[in-house]
Amino acid sequence: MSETEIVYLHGRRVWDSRGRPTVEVELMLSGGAVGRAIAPAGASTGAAEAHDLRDGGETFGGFDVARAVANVNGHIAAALLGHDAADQAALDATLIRLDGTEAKEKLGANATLAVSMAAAHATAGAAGVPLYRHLGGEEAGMLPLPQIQIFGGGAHAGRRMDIQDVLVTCPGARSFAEALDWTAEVYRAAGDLMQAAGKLHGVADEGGWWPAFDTNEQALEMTVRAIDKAGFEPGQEIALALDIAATGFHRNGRYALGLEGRELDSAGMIALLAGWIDRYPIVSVEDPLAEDDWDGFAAFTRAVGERVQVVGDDALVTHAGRIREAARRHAGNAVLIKPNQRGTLTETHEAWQVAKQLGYGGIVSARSGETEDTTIVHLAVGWGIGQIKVGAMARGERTAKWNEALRIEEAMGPRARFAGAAAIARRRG
Ligand code: 2PG
Ligand code: MG
Repeated sequence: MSETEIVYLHGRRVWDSRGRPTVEVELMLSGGAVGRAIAPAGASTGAAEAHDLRDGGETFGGFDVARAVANVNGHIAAALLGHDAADQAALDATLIRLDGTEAKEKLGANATLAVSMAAAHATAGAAGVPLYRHLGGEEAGMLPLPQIQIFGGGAHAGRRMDIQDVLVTCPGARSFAEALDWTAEVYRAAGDLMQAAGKLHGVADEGGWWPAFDTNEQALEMTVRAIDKAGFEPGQEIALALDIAATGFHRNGRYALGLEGRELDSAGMIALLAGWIDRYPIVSVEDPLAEDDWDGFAAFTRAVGERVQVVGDDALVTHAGRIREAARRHAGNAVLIKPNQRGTLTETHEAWQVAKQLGYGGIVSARSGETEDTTIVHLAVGWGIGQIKVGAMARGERTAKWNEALRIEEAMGPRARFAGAAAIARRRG
């Protein structure tokens, strides 16, 4: 306790990858260890996510975080100074109690999460171990299988295509480093093909190519061509993963594919995606239906859940209770884990524990608004979450995470294990 008492806690406004303000927290412990962390922010958010507290008004488009920063330096600092940072559960319980609302509307989940993560960093520092080791102990040694974005769409690319992420994953790779090596070739090949086709329009929010396709399916075709051009076998070595983010184009109970000028009902959407799964080497589909279309989510899982991973993001929002509800309805077989959807590390960990107990797979995920903060990489390794997605192999806020995982893999040397293909969840028969 004497080394890990919080003696200094400070919040400040810093900037994220969309040029919007966000909350950074720095804290110091009695033994001199310092921890620092920054909250990320989503664009395609689930309705039940913890509250990202913004000031509103004119300044910075209403996205300023002066109130959240003031909460860190006011109420939170007053409650936590003198607190033992090493007792993460008690610290997070204090934050939850101090806020008092289900969605952390009072303090802001951006404020509470930055504090919660900074405390973990400081405690790891005080113990002289990397964060993943602090979180997972000697057991922690598995690098996650990455899902890496090739094309960005939806809310991350001005809705230029309807589906949000076309990603690749490398079930054939033998290490995290090898998965990145392979994906770098695919990313480059995709860029070259886009350039040659006159369809290259820069990069989207998460670094994937900003697409100028005429249909959503062209993004799948182009990704398979890029895998092939890069010299890999589509499906065996490198496969496709999709985040449909269907909540983003769900209007009045219909799925409006703006790019294709047509609308589908839930069954039509399921048939569309099942057809893609038949024709392309897809191993994972996230948010195939909108967050309130639980019946569709369950029907989709019944239809394809033994063949592909079906991931819940917007509907499950890293919430233990919602994950239990999904399991009860047999909706999905994997969950996205995003700390800022809950606002503390303890609740995020609880969501993952519940998912694991229920036989769900997990993918720890960055947000579309990010910074150089690499905490989520340590969560993936420390908690043994078998997969990670942080965007493309471009833009510093993305490469910060990929490069941190490379450092961890190298530091572990021969003890490093790679989650590989086995990490991709499937429904059991
Ligand atoms: C998602 C995330 C990350 P956002 O939908 O999975 O890609 O997007 O952070 O905008 O919610
Ligand atoms: Mg998503």
